[in-house]
Amino acid sequence: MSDQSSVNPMRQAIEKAQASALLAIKTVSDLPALRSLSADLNKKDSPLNALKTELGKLNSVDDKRTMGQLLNSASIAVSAALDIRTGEFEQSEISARIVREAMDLSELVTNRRRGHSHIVTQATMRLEDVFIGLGFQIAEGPEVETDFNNFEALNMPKSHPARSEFDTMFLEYGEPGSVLLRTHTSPVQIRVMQSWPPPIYAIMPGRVFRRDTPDATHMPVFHQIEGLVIDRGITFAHLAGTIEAFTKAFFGRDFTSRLRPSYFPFTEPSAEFDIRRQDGEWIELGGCGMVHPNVLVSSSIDPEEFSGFAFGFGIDRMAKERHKVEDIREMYTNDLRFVKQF
Ligand code: FA5
Repeated sequence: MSDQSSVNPMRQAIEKAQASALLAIKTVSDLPALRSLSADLNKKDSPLNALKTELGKLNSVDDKRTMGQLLNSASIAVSAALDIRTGEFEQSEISARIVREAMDLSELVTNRRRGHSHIVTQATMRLEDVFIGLGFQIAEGPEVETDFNNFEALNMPKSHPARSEFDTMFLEYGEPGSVLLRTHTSPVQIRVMQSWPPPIYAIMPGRVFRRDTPDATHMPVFHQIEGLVIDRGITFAHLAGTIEAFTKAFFGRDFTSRLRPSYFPFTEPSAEFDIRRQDGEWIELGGCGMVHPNVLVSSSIDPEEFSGFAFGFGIDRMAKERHKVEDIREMYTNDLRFVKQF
């Protein structure tokens, strides 16, 4: 039989112990304090745990069960409250850390100017776009070249007088005079013809080197873009048409081009190619011509079956023209006031 005289005080003691544990959990100020409170509440002699030992003193089995259940649910409520409060402290610690460690990147974004490509790089990329649009592929070759690719295979044997027009910088490497800094992009023609079977429609941009004294239109290091077409039935008309299509696509509809007879050992016939500006003035851009049969033979292409044309012009001079830069040297002084304009 239930003994209310011992059950009632025990019920009150359980409710009091639960209420005081919950209040302590609610009012604790930080995580370390909560952890030590949690340790206290789990001790054997904590008010709730101490009451568990009191259970044995009850006489009725029913009372033991009822009080046991009450004690159990009080323990569950206390440990749930501990978990919730721990979660709250951890969350607010994370939020505080986010605020504490946040970096203000807005200054970086608003106060730093983004850089941009140099005008010669811009011109090269535009040239590539225009020629890709005309169906050409891009090829590249090394800046350090052999005498064979730079001269000999281009129909300029050792004694050829045209070699003196290229003031060449040789490297002290291998046989004297056999390795050099390429003086033009034409040796890439040889590399392309030796590695791709025709038909070939390729452009080859790159840096070239000559012992030229810097002046308003010359630099010792400058850039060229080479073009090469090898196919069956290619004529001079294809060359002129390509140059004209390129001129209009790159400079604009009101520009036009003309070819003047000239001489290059690697093309026959050869021409100098000029463009006419809006003000009517003609500007020389580069050289071109039909690929010389000797050049085809040195690259193992049969001149009876294939013919082709090639052209090569100075990218720096084109950029100078397009942006109306007075002196080509200005493009390489790295003066930000100049660079930022383009
Ligand atoms: C050549 O270099 C030939 N390889 C071009 C060629 C290719 C002809 C294929 C036929 C077939 P040239 O030496 O003229 O040619 O140079 C070509 C262009 O490079 C010149 O018209 C000029 O625009 C540019 N150039 C030459 N020297 C300099 C320099 N020192 N500084 C800046 N640009 C230069």
